[in-house]
Amino acid sequence: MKKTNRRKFIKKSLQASVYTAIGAPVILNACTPKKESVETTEEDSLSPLSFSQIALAYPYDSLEPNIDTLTMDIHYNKHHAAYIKNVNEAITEDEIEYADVIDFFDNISKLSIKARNNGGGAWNHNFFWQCMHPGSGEPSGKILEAINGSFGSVEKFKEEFTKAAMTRFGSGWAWLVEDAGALKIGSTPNQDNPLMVLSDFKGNPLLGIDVWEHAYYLHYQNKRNEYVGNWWNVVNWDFVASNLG
Ligand code: MN3
Repeated sequence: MKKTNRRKFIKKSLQASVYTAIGAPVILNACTPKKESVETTEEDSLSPLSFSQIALAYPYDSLEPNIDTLTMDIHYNKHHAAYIKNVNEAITEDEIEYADVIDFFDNISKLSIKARNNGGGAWNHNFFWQCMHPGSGEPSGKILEAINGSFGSVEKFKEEFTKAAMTRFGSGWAWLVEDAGALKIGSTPNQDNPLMVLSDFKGNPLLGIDVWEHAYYLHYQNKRNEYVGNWWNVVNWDFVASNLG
């Protein structure tokens, strides 16, 4: 994919980090980003190479019963916060000077394991929080057309995505991406993602699910299939559609 398109995509998907407060999480009332905050120009800066945790746009308990409150709290405040802290440490320790997140992922194969794992964890979770919202819905409009065009039906798409989530051995992520105008489903191990140059599965992420046990074990224990099945109830399709190029 063209680098300029990827850069534009990243800016859009990370727009929330622009207004992130440092320190305690800020809970916003809005479920969807304000339109004006999505509009960026090439000149805008995202404070490159200083990752920050986006504010959750919904309370910890608002995804119940699909995602339990304690899991959301620990996942956001412990796991994700640690990835943010550790990637910023790695950037300092390794004197990483890439211009922005795109360059960081483009050069990830040259970086330390600490930078790779925590940079992935930092970005992936900022993306993941936005993939969810309270309430339910189904894809519509252009994202529905794209899914139908690539997979035949929403049902078939969900089957294939669920299979990717279920067959990712150990810890990792399953993704819906757009690549060269087509939608694709795949998965990545650990905290790798489809933006990383070394990933076997590449593209612009539209939707992603965390299938690390820390994402579901408190409530679902070993039943990853139930977690994935219920996760569809909280997918934010407006966000998925907004990621389409
Ligand atoms: Mn996680």
